[in-house]
Amino acid sequence: ARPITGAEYDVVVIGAGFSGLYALYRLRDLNAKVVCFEAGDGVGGTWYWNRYPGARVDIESMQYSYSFDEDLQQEWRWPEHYSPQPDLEAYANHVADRFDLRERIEFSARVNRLRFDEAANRWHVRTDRGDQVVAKYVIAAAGSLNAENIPQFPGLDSFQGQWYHTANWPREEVDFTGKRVGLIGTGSTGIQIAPVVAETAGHLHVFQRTPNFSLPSKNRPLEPEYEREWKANYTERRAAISQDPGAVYWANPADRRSIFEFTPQEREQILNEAWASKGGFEFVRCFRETMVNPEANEIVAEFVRNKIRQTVKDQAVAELLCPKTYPFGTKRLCLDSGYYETFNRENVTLVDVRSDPITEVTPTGLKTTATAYDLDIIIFATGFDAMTGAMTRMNVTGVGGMDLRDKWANGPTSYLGYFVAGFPNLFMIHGPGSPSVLAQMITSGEWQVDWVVKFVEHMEENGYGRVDTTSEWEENWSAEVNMVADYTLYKKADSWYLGANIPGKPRVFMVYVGGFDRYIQRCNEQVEAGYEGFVLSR
Ligand code: NA7
Repeated sequence: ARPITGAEYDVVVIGAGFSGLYALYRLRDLNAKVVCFEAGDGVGGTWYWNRYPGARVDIESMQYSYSFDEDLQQEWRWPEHYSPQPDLEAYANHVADRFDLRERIEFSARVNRLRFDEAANRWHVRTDRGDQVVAKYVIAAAGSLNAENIPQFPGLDSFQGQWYHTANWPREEVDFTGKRVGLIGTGSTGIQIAPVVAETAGHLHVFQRTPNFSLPSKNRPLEPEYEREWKANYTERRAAISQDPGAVYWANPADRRSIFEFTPQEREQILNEAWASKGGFEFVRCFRETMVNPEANEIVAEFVRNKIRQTVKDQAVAELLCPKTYPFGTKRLCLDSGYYETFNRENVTLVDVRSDPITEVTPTGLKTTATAYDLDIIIFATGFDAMTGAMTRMNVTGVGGMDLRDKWANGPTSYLGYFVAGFPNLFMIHGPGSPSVLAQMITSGEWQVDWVVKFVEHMEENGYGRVDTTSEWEENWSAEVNMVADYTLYKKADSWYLGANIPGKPRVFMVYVGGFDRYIQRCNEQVEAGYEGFVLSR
């Protein structure tokens, strides 16, 4: 396709992932002139890029799906409880076709410049394809986890084998048969890819810096009865989701049991039942204090460590796989399909790079302080410059030419996760300061898009040319984001929620953990209070 130059739009949407697609759908009601720039050559965002073997969502697909169209949710069939990447990508494509969204999307066009013209109240948007357009509003649905983190090990250019970051995985199948594979990183991604690679690789070395807590997914084909039950109850279940802090429907109603009311044997029994159940993250809800009380958390953590010890035969390896330096659940919990069992295979070796760090990549593999490893393939499952990377890599300048990177030099600020003071008419979806990754992202994305579209409608109906917020309101919101995080144990881990995975990134808690339900309430309250915190002008 040819680059677009000189066109004027009402709205530019950045990203054709699940939120961007829904924004295109909703903006049609406004009769707005809209274009969406998407870096990939297809739709799906996260589920377009992360096509590594074993990639799978860890929220059940019956709920990790759109709620906006009753026919869609009734007709679509998910083959498995937790969909693998190809099914999610197929779903995104189906939605794009079904609702004729594709005609407004410009593919293979990565936004690389966003400049606000304050005299005209317009954004000037450029892409790496050569597009140059102007728009009144920008909706940045560019993703919370899309800016890859590739650690700068010296020598990577010299490596003679193949290397991949999991979020930029090729479409063609990568053949591991008989190969010596090095996997760096043991977050959700590393934990998903390791068992699949181990099946065919000659040898797999897993380079672990920090072990993670992982729960068994018990993934399985979706039972017809289960599907029928969901479809018969979609309306009320979707309603329950919007009342839930994690934007999730739980099979078991919230259990407000205190762990301290039970004997150690009773606790063990409750935790064992949850572990054996097919509830995924329901395990976290066994007791009310797990995420807020260190003593309660440690009981649950030790239970999980014991499961690791029971699963992994070599006890020295098991101990290395047991997280001991941070509370359970304060780094993103993982759901796996046979991760710990993988370490019982002859062709899998765990390497502790905390005690013996990777120093360089060599032409034939990589070196740690103590050892050299010969490798044919290196997989970087090393995560993302989360929450802010998508925005800071776009070269955004606002009022007075202020660069967003300078504005966020000491950590990201936002008002309600949507607005940054000095960057008018720019709405972020799943931005820093929103519940983002701690609420089920399709539902919370739909809700945020609805809110933004209503906001734009309000502006248009009242003839406003510009909306901004103030530093004061950003500070208020940051204080609230921090206050709710302080109530939990989340800050006790070096997690990407805190920016701790990126060298030099300021340590600021970037996710609103007050709950999706509470977030909805807070956003609505600000609007009902006469658009408090917003500076609207003509
Ligand atoms: P994560 O969860 O950020 O995991 C990245 C992993 O890579 C993690 O184990 C890191 O160790 C490790 N890592 C990062 N840099 C290095 C270096 N330099 N050396 C060794 N190891 C390193 O990313 P994922 O892709 O797994 O998951 C992202 C989210 O997607 C996930 O949370 C879900 O929400 C879905 P660390 O823990 O930082 O010591």
